[in-house]
Order: sequence, then structure tokens, then C-alpha cells
Amino acid sequence: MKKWIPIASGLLAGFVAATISFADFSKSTNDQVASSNTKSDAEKVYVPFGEKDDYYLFASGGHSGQMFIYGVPSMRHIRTVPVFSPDSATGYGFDEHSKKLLGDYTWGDLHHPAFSETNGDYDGKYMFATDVGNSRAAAMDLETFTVKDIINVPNTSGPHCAAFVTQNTEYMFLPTRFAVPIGSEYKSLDDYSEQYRGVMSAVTFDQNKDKLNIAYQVALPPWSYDLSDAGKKSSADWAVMTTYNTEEATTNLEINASQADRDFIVLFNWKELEKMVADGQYDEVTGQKMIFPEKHKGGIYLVPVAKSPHGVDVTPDGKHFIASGKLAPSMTVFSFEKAFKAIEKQDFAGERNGIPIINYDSIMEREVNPENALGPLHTQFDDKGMAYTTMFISSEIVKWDPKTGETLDRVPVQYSPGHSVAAEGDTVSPDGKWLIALNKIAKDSYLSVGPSHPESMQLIDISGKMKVIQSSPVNPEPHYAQIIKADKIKTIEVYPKDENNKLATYKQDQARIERNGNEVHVYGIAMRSKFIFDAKAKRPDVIEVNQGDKVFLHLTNTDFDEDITHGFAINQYNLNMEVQPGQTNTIEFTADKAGTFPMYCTNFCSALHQEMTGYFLVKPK
Ligand code: CUK
Ligand code: CUA
Repeated sequence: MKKWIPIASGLLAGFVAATISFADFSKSTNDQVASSNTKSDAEKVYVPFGEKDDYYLFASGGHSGQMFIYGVPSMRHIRTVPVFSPDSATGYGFDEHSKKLLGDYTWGDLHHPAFSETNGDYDGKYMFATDVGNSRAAAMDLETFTVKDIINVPNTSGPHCAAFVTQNTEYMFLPTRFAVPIGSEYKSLDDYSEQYRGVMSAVTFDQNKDKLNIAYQVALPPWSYDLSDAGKKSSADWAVMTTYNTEEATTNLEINASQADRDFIVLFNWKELEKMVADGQYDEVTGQKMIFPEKHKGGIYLVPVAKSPHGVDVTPDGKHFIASGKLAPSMTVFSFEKAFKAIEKQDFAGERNGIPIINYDSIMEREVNPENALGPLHTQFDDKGMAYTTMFISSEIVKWDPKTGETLDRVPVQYSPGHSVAAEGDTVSPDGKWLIALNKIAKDSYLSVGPSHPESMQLIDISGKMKVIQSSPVNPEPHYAQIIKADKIKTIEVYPKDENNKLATYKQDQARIERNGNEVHVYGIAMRSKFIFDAKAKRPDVIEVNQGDKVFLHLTNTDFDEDITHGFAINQYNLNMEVQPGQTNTIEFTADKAGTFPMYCTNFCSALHQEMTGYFLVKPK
């Protein structure tokens, strides 16, 4: 292997070193790559028009509150799905259903998306996500790529480190990044250790009712909980998450939370916690079932780990969990089997806050320190069980063997990768083939758009020697992503007719406007290329109301043809919604402005889309 350039420390040094080593590296490996693959890199990523990608990439949109959908390997951006923030392209946050989902919030910070799983494999049904900004969880359905439910998660502030789901989607766990007093009450920071908690939530999803629900919560010590993963196969009942700030610092965390040589991994048995809750081993707090570990004993253990760890990832075979150092330049491999034995034998080295600490030496298998690799954050896996760890500071991906600790390969990326994501990477059987580095900083990779540059996602061919072969700019900010086989996702073509839906109007002659006092209910139709609000009126595409009336507009798209989506907007009324083929959608508002306001279809639907208009007339008081 080519000599690596030593790196002092810090981000800037990382950039410089990565730039130098990038040039170095490409020279030494180009020949190998060319001879080992018959397809050129360009051919590997080229998906001709009319053909489709092999995989979907679901990338978190960070503080845009959205989810970005890309195709792999082309890295073409296919769709943006709004989740935690309003979106005028789809009318999300304007119609009644999505308005209720968003509540009063107009932004969110989506970090970690997670597919629903069956037997440890992505089943292509749902995508879950959490909002660090406003403490929410969401479920998106993959038949329609729309959000079905969002819940606020009380007692917790910043469920950063999840979603991660158990192997049959029994739970999505939401550990928290910030500790707060229970109920977010006011408590002095001087009483931090006694009054603050890092609450983890166990959330379930009812697939029949499309409803998220908080099953129980755990009032962990007031530390910052970071990345987490669910067990697999023999460790399926377990889950792991990292902590930092076990120092319980309340200010200047960059220094004060980095003092202790060791922080912890929290290892918990969710089957046991579930049983404790069933047995009444919890306190009722702010309407939630809260387990207090110092009082309700069992199911939770601490594992010491090198200072301020970041990610922790379970190997596809479920036998090991690997912590990435962040501040310590090493990956630590732990054995689940040894942990189970240690717990059975009560091989503990004391406790913290009533939680037993498992003896480090009893369960640690190896500490892996690739030469000059700095800032390990997250690990993904291929089809052979090999590990790929992102190095934030030395800006590279390191491939290594968890069984021996041997470094097998490394590739520079531009720059500062947080996560990477492998094809089917969090399942019990990853695909190999592709890995995408989610880089925090693209620098000069793309055309300049001003002082702030886009982030970048770099596609790496991992079928042989790792090589970056494609890249794609991306809006802020892909924290984590998941890649699923395209054929697992089965979208519907149109919304099915629902004769029980009283708000739907499928027959043109039934389009009507009903008045009840100062409430006006419109049962309208959108079709190529007109609106029908009142079939019997002289002008069926006009709605006339009195100033101050409350208007309920129920609009059904009666074009049962794939992709014939209509939009609906009223000029100057800040209203905009979408009705997909077959769908009925409702918008409610008060006609508080008197005047004449054109209404129109916002979504191009036919050659006569431009004619798909009407008037909203509001008679002054
Ligand atoms: S965290 Cu580790 S780099 Cu939000 Cu997944 Cu960002
Ligand atoms: Cu309907 Cu444009």
C-alpha cells in the first residue's frame, strides 16, 4: 500500500491531506481497476433513457425537513418527498391531512431514515424518520411516497440517533441527543445531574391504521446519546447506542464533554423492557410509561468504550457490534455472545446511575487502528461481511476485516464523509456492489453557486478495488441514507375509488356546493382540463362566497390515469394543494379577503392545462 500522508489533526489538515493523497492514489490504482473490470466507469453508471436504476437511494434532507430520492447507480435525483416541512410543489402542509401532520411546525431536521424490515431484510413497505429539530417521528408509505403519520415525542429533545428499526419492525427506537428535564420543564442547569434525563423512546407503527404510537420510554442518565443500531439474528432482541458527555457537562461541550477517557455504549434488551412494561415496572409520567433504570432494574447495560464514540453498527450476521471512535482513532469490535455471557455471570465492573457496567475486557474482541486514519464515524458492510468505515478527518473510506482487523483497502473522498451507505447495507444480507459516501463538504467539485457549496454524494464501486466513479451534488444535508433494491418497491398507479368516502365526488353531475350558515362545503372535481364545483350552475367552475365564510373544498381527481396529477391554487390566498389520480383532498380556509381571485391548476396536466381555471369570488361584507 502506498505510504499515507500523516495528518496533524483538525479539519483543515484533513482537507489538505486528502487532496494530496487523492492525486497520489489515483496514479497507483488506475491500471488495476482497468484490468479487473471490462465495463468502463462511465458505462457502469450510465442508465440509458427509458431504462431504470437498480436501486433507490433514500437520503435524508437534514434541516430541509425533506427526503431526497435518487436512483443508483446513475445518481439521478428522482423526487423530493416533504416530511417535516411544508412544500409548495406538492401542497404538503396546505391540505387538511398534511396540515394536521405538521401542526405548528414549519421546519424539521431529518437525520436518519430507516426502512421497515421483515426478517432483517428491507421489505419495501415503509420508511421511518426522526426530526432532531422539533422532536418528532414520521412514517412514509412506499406505495405512494407520502407521509402517513407524524407524532410529537414528549420528554425528549432531539431524537437524533434513530430511527433504527428492529428486524421485524416491532419498534423504532429514538434515543435523544439532548438531555432535558422530564416534560421539558424549567430546571436550573446547576441541578443537571439530578433533574435532567436523556429519554429514549420505543415507538411502534400500526400498519393497518397507519398510526405511530409511543409504547414506552426509558429515562436514561443525562448524557448525549448518539448513533444506534438494532441487533440481528441471534442478537435480534437487543440494540446498541453510543453515548458521550458522560461527564454531564452543561457548557462548552466541545471541551467539557471530551474529558473522560471512556464513554459508554448502552446495550439493551428490548424484549425484556417490553416485559417489564407489561409487568407494570414503570412510572406513569406526562402520560407516558417511563422506565427509570435506577428503580426498574433489568434489560439495560453499559459497555465502556474509547472516549466520545460516534456510530455503533451491528454486523450483518448479528454477532458483533462495532463502535467508531470519533475522538479516538479506532474502531472497537465487541462480541454479543460474550456480552450475553458476561451478563449471565454478572461480570460487572461497577455501575453508573444504577446501570451495571460490563467488564470491557470480557467482551472486547479487538481495537482496530488503520494507519493514519482519523475520525472514524460510521461503518457499513458488504456481502462478504467486510466493514467500510468513514473517516471524517482523513476524508476517506477504509475497508477492513472485522474478523482480523486487517486493513484491506482505502479510498479518498471529497471531503469529510459523515455516513456512508451500502446497497441493502443495514440488512442481514447486504448486496456489496455499491457504497455511497455522504460528504459534508464538496469544496470545488461542482459549478460554484456562491460562498456556500452543495454537499456531495460519491458513488463507490466496491465490487473490486474501491473506486469513486460518480458523484452527485445534494441539498443540505444528507446525514444518513439507505439503499434498497428497486424491485422491492411497488408503487400504486392511481388511488383506488373509495365509495365510502363521503368527501369524494366521482360523478360529474354530483359536483355541488352546499351552504350551512356561514360554512360553505364544495364537493368538486378536477379532471382534464377543467374544474367542476357546481354541476348545475351557469358557470360550474366558479365558487362564490361571502366575505368571512368558512370554506371547505373537497376536490377529487377523477382522472384514473397514472401520472395525471392536478393542482389547485387560489391567487393571493396562499393556498395550494395537489390531487393525485383518483385522490380526494381537502383544504379549509376562511374567505377573509373580499375580491376576485383566479383559481388554477398548478400541475401541468394536458395541452389545455392553461385553460384549467376558474374564479373565486368573495362578496364584501
Ligand atoms: S450523525 Cu454521524 S455524521 Cu446525524 Cu448520523 Cu451526522
Ligand atoms: Cu390540471 Cu393542470
